Amino acid sequence: MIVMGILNVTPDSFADGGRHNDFEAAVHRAHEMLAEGVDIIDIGGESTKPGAERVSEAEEFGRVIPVIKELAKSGVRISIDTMRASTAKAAIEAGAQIINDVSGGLADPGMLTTAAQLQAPYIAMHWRGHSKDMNSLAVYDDVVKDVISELQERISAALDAGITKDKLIIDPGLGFAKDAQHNWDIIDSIDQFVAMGYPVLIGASRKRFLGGDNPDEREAATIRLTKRLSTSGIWGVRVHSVKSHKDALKV
Ligand code: PMM
Repeated sequence: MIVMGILNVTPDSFADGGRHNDFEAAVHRAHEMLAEGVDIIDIGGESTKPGAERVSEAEEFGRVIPVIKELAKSGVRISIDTMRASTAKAAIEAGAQIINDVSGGLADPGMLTTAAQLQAPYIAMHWRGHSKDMNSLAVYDDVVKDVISELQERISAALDAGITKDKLIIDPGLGFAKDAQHNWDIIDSIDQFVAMGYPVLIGASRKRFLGGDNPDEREAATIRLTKRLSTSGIWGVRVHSVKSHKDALKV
């Protein structure tokens, strides 16, 4: 199972509190993750914290592109966490290999065709709307069935746009338009997501449904959840603490 390390280059990220909000700090943290054995570094310049406002394209570029250019020199695999086709394209040209789109192609009508043209692996996450609105969108008849069927629609759209099946990775989007019980229901039915036939990525790290007020205090729960998911056939986890996840998986 791969460990994707989170590198949020944002002043308002919900889990790392924006501690890596400048170039030097981001590069430093990335090198730490490399030393800890990270498989992929996921670089994002736009917070998706519930309630967060969007950042401009120029702001997003300025945050992520210099960091990607610098880290590409180390040869590490990089994913770009963006909803914008233009940012995805610039990031791939700067040395990233994978596009991680939390909107599954819904936020930017140009994203899926851009990903297809770039021939880059594409992570399609389940999403219902921008952070500002997402709490009100957490309404489901049956969360597992609904998320699977909405993900199926995104898979069809991606394939129609020319992304090949071997390039697609799916993610149920824990915490995105989902309350705590929705997240646990998805985790309890993770085998149904694995059965969809695509690699499954899970991003639970330090999210609110794990309890407590302070994200740092959710680390033990995050590791325990990764251990639980490690026998489910998922492809990878997107986490803040690479070293402890690598250790937990080795054990
Ligand atoms: N979660 C966040 C951001 N990007 N990408 C994927 N594929 N899956 C996720 O669950 C996900 C993501 C928000 O979390 P953060 O602010 O801690 O990075």
